[in-house]
Amino acid sequence: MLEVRISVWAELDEDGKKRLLARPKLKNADDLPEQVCGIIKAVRNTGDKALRFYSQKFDAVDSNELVLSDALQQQQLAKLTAECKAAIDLAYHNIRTFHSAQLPKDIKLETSPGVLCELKHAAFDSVGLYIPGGSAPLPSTVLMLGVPAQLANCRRVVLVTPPGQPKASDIAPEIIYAAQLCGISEIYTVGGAQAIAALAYGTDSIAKVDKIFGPGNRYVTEAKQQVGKDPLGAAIDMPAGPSEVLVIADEAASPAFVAADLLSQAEHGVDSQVMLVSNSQELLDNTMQAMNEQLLKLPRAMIAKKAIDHSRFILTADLETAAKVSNLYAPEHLIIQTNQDQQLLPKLTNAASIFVGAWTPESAGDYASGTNHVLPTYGYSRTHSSLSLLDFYRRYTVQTISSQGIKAIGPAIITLASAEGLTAHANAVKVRLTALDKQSKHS
Ligand code: HSO
Ligand code: ZN
Repeated sequence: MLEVRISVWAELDEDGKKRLLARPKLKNADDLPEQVCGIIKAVRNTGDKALRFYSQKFDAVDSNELVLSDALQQQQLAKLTAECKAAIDLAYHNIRTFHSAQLPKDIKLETSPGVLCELKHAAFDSVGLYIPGGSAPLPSTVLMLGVPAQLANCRRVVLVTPPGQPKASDIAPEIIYAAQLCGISEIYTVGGAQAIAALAYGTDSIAKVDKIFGPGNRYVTEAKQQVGKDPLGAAIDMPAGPSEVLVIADEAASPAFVAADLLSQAEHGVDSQVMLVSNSQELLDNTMQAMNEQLLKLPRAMIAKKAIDHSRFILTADLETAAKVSNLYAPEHLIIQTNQDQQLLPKLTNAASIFVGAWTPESAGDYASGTNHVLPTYGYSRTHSSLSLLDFYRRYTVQTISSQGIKAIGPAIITLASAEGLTAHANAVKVRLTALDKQSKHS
């Protein structure tokens, strides 16, 4: 019998509140950064040889061709059921529809007469998509990353995923089909920190990319951070930690729905965190009971149970306070199931993705409603955004100033540069204004 202690928000002091909402400490080995740094160095030094070595060491794969050839892709695709194809098609359609509407708009305007300023967007030339393998290969993540890459028109889109078992080429057909829909044919069977290093620096088989996207385990995350810091490495999408959900529910909510939503997040991994905040003791008790019933039928119950070990059930005086708790926690996913959803919504400021009402499970956003499921976790949703089409573009500006324009803003630039003691800056304008002065005297 699973029992989560109910914490009464009003009874906690400031310190207690902070502790209750603190993320579980990540149990990373102390030497994780050094281990990952070693792997990256090896890939930079010996390229494909290091990739094969680590596939053998970490993924127990004997021979890894690294490239998943067209023929091998077709072979895997033949195993896909029509039902699964149709489901991926539907998800692709909705994700594409939602992301198509996010196309960025360039700006071109005059800030003063003769001072033309432009904001432009250029899609990244090449992007690398990391798709986790292991206990749950994620074709849905292929769509979440592949659709915006396709819409942005990135010239080269590369997919890397850990080698399959027993053969490296035994990659889930769902992953290959989703990739095909997104126009991705360059697929490599390599995972872990070594895959990130290959994407960031290039090897004989895998050419370097500009930006790396996608979730992964702690090795992948650490490797992304290391290559992201290196100007010679690659940009990365966002910082990521274990997945999490916070549910705000009142007495109007269905305990069975709430329990199912909490468990859907808990089954992701033992370090996932699930939080339930309610103004109703009865809802908290009934959800606990429903969770116990539903757990019995879950194949991944062991994982979910471990995640629930560090979950929180919090009783607040009202829904207003529940919203404050959510803002303090800043969840990756926030589900609200109350009889005041619309009044509550404007008060919820720090969540990455919000699911409103009884008929909106998080699973909808994970797979098929159209929103992106690549989201900042671990409190980063306070400061980072959910993945969007914009993340596949670099923004830059262009300015073109006429003689009329520099005459208009030049004196202000000279004054500001002088105030900063930067005489050379002032001179860059002065020489021009002097030249214009001479010109107008001659004419
Ligand atoms: N909930 C995960 C995404 C996912 N769920 C993929 C199922 N498959 C992080 O947003
Ligand atoms: Zn999920």
